[in-house]
Amino acid sequence: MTPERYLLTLRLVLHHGRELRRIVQPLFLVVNMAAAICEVARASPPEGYEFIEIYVGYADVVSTPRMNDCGQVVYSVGDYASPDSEVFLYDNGVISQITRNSVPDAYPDINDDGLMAWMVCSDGRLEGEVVYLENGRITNLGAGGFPRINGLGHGAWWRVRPPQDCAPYRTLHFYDGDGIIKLTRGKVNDQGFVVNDDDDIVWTRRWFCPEPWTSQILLYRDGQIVRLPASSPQSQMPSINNLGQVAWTGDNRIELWDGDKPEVVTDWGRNPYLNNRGDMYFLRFHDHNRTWQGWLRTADGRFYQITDDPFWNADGDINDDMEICWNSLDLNSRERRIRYMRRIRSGEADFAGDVDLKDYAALAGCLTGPEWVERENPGPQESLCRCRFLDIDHDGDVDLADVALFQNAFDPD
Ligand SMILES: [Ca+2]
Ligand SMILES: [Ca+2]
Ligand SMILES: [Ca+2]
Ligand SMILES: [Ca+2]
Repeated sequence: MTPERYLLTLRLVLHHGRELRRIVQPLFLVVNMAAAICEVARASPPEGYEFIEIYVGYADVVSTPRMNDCGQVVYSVGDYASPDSEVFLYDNGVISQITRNSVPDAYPDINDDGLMAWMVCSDGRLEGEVVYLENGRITNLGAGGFPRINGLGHGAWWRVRPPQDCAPYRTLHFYDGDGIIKLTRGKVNDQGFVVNDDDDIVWTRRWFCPEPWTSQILLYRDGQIVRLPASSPQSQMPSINNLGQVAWTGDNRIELWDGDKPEVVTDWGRNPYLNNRGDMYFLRFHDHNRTWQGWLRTADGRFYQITDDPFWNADGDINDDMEICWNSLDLNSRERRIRYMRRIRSGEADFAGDVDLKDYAALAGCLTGPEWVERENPGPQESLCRCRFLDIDHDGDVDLADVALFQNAFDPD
């Protein structure tokens, strides 16, 4: 059997396997429906998505994974106080170790150009030096912790002052590409920064001293800091996208703000992460088994439970193709995992619901290599980026074996 024939056969098997699941799954749901009145729906991804695992191991700490629109995922493994904490990059099936040294490297972020930022911690503190890695070169941006970056390579991070009264103070520092601006000062406790491509920054300001503690959601936009109309005095974990939408958590509610009155999108959820289309990854506590599960709310208001037992699930990230990566703990094996909900590679490049001449044009472009990547993709040169969707056999290239699989799925009508 030639490799092409083999892949074609494999493809057919996979295809029919999926068909079978499609038939079986709805039956399964119907059967369960009666019993499910007080049960929670079982996890199932939206059609066209599947789950893989990027990291499986027993590390004490694995950072919240961050991802870009090329499907690249960065994360650190190891405690921030431990020198063997290192940064890793997942890209289309390949994991690269980015750091290998005797200092703690932790909490990386990545943008669509493949620029990475993380913190090199010092003295076991949640602050150290912020470093950027771009085109193989490391730049030190000075003191700070938990950097988040945007598509322009601008970044937001905190500086920490030692505890006074009852809490440490943390101030917001913003790197605008030229220099670092101190945006907040004094006895404030600012944290959880997210910055969009318009240099809007959202974060939580907390007061730990009062009992119970209180917090606000703040937005920096056009040189002004404004307080957003969060309804709970304990609102936190804001996320902002390039539409200017901001989502946050308070009293187990998720509110979505679009410049006006916030809309409660669910009264049973926490820690929302928005993509630039308005889709949201968030967490829900499931009382019946005392676990946190990952959910997706699409921009048009559909909800999907995407994780289930025996996983305890935590924060993550979502890209504009609605692919999601997140942290997870297997409660049976005690393994930590980074799981990834990705697009099933059906031959589609544009996800318009068919494999037609438009997808064929993209395939032809991807086959020619860097030219198409440059024209259609702002992504890093070493990454297949959006061409990954046409690497149908997941082997890191778009070649004749992928073309054979594509032809099998091609349906110009
Ligand atoms: Ca290290
Ligand atoms: Ca298509
Ligand atoms: Ca391939
Ligand atoms: Ca190949």
